[in-house]
Amino acid sequence: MKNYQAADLRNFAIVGHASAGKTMLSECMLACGGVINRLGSIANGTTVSDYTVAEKDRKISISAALLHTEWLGKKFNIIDSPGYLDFISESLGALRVSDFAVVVINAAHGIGVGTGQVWKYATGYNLPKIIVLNGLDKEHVNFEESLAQIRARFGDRVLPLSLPLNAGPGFNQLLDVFRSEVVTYQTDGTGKFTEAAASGAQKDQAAALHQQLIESTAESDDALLEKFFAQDGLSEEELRAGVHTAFEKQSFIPLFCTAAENNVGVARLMDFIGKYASSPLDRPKAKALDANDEEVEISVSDSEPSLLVFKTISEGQAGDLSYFRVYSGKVEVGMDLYNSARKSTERIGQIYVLNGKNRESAGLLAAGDIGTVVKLKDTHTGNTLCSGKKHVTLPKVTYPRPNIHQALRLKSKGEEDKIASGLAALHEEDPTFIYHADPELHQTVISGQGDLHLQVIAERLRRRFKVDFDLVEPRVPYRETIKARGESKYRHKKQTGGAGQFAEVWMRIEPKPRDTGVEFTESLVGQNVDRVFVPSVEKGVNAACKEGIIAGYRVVDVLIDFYDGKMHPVDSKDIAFQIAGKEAFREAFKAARPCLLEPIYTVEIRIPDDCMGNVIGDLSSRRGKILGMDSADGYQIVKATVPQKELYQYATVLRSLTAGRGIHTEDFSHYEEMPREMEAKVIADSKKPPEEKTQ
Ligand SMILES: Nc1nc2c(ncn2[C@@H]2O[C@H](COP(=O)(O)OP(=O)(O)OP(=O)(O)O)[C@@H](O)[C@H]2O)c(=O)[nH]1
Ligand SMILES: [Mg+2]
Repeated sequence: MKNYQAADLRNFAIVGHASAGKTMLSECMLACGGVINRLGSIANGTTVSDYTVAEKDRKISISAALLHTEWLGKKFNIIDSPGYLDFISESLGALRVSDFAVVVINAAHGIGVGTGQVWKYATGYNLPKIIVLNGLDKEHVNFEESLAQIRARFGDRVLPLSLPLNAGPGFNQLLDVFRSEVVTYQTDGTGKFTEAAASGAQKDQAAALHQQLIESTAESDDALLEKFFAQDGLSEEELRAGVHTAFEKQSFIPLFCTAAENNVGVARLMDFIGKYASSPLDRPKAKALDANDEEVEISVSDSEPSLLVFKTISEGQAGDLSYFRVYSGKVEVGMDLYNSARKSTERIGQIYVLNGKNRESAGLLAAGDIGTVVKLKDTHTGNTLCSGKKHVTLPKVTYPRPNIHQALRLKSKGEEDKIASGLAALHEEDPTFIYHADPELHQTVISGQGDLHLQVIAERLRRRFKVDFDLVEPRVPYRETIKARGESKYRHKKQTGGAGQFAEVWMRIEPKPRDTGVEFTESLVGQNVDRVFVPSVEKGVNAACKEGIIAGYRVVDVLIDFYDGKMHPVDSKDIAFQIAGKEAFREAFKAARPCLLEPIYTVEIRIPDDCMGNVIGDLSSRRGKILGMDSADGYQIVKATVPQKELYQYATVLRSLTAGRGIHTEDFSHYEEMPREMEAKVIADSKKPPEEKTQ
């Protein structure tokens, strides 16, 4: 593998809404660059990028694929990212290590909710963007309408640098604004084309856009602006130098037109990337923390190496494959690097550059480059590896919190360990997937970004870790409490066999304010009960609170007063008072108008205007209470409280209510008394044998 210096690298993520044509676009780039001889296809599952079984089966991208090719002497490190928001962690990781973003929009579908999300994330990383309007060979596409929609959303700075001349089926001709040429592409997937000078109306159209390009280029640079006015325009040379700066500053956002299915329009896009798009030298300094957590800057020209691991794939026996970008120095096979998060040293084994699953060895990668390394011992996604001489930590990606949950029900016993190691490995690969084994509910709950995400995770668990389970609705952690005072006098007496047991506990209980927990007190007077038994009674009460009394859920918000009792000089002992304490509490509890509490969540829902009615109607059918409404970025934002029970699979419901355009977040808020009939159901359910329980 040739070594590339930072100036010759182009690191970019291809991002966008689902099915925009990102994978086909990356396939076209590989074909143009000569990496592949023929375009693969999504239908046949033969693209370089969508190489996993799950991707081929579903015909969508699920994980970000790293690809590379050479164009105009530059190495393109392409990260083809999935469009489904279920797999947003992949796009986030890809953008984190990119120098600019290629945002693909499907000309037939327009801007999708995914387009808005990735745009926001790319802006968050301060990345310049190139828009690719793809699918211009489809029926009923209208370039002018698409452009108007894109400008309405992303601003008038969006400037087409190629215009389709025959959009629709058979599309193969573009007007190239830079060169004022009509470019006619072959539609056989080779990406080859012929050029002819534009004339007539087309020439005028190209000239008008060229003028806009000159103006926005001049605007980004004061010296150029002066020349622009002094000379009434800019020379071709000045323009070319200025375009790069203008792109960097996003004085204009270039838009290219393509039909990636047939490799039309892609070569010109690649020319732009090679000549004008950002290299690691445009963002030469990265912020990091040093060993004392003080902010420092790492420069691409520093000699001490540092790299960030932005993605990990677990390969079972073969170990993990860590994807990284070098931020300073160079990374070589055999080098020892320090993992600043794990505080351990790693030996860099084999370095590979990838094209999907195909690997090519590289002895060394220079600052700015992207590659992978196998079998690191203890390095995880988000970790920084650096020189032992200069310890640094690069910022991690912040991932959105999961908002859909399922519980695992194992089909056979004894597989808990396999499941546990499988879950840990999958979380390592994908930090937006989380899991926890809930000791209270005796369930392992997995949480992700959408139903599809959890399905894919479940498939990986089954296939890779050979475990069998069903996904079921997670149990809800209800709570038990009381609404009135209660009291009891409980005598525990056992005189069978050897030593007897005797204890009598008198107890009063009363409700406490919400969220104040259980409080045990004693107000014993006189010598009826020896004080050494107070902790025994408390232990018994705590056990009862943990087990629950009316439906098996934890007791909360009760004040207990152990105020009197009786004992026996020989038969009274710790265990006797524990039992009496527990039973006394159970009796008092049942007498004190017990009730169930259910967890309530605050949800924040972002939806387009036209979905408002449906979403609000659905919320009220879920016992939701609207807290407020607001609007931002063209979306309506609804805040509401909804019981946890009603939020099961809400992410999926919301998608179907909004045609995929709605998203929500959820946070636990508080516990609240639940409606009588629902409470009765939960209590009845708790009496059933485990296999019949729906809770
Ligand atoms: N007609 C036509 N079809 C296209 C074009 N680009 C992609 N397709 C088809 O559209 C579908 C989606 O293309 P992909 O390349 O998988 O889209 P993607 O953006 O990678 O999709 P995800 O990664 O799953 O979000 C596939 O069936 C492609 O064959 C195009 O320019 N024209
Ligand atoms: Mg794809």
